[in-house]
Amino acid sequence: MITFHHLNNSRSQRVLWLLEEFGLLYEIKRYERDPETMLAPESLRAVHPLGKSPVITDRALTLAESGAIVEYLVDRYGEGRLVPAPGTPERLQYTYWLHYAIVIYSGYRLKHSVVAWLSARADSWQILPCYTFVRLSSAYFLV
Ligand SMILES: N[C@@H](CCC(=O)N[C@@H](CS)C(=O)NCC(=O)O)C(=O)O
Repeated sequence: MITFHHLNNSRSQRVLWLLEEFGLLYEIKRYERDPETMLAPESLRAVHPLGKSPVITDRALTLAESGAIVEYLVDRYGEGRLVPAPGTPERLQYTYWLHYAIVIYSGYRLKHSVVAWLSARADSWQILPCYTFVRLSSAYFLV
């Protein structure tokens, strides 16, 4: 059975969605972010040296990186579902959007979360440089 190490409010949500979409049997181990620092608990380091989520274990395999996990689950359990045939233009689009969502869009969302987190804790003049950086770099990423 798959064991899924899930951190709240994180990109491991996409793995959870895929496990459900494929109707796979899995055990979920939940990790809660520290409400003040938003960091993952130390216990996550037992499965990932940097204490990051998501991670899955499937028999002898332990795998991190949400993109790698998505590709693994699609290959191992998808039975052709949710993925166009290799070598087709649709497959290239699939690969493009998979990486876009994980690298570009997640980065964009993360920066906005950081600004929101800072906004709740600092005077506006203190976060203005950070906010400006986020807005400018987001515009770059979304081009
Ligand atoms: N590139 C990795 C990123 C993993 C990652 O940074 N996960 C974040 C949640 S989105 C995390 O575990 N943060 C907790 C921490 O840094 O304390 C992936 O796509 O899985």
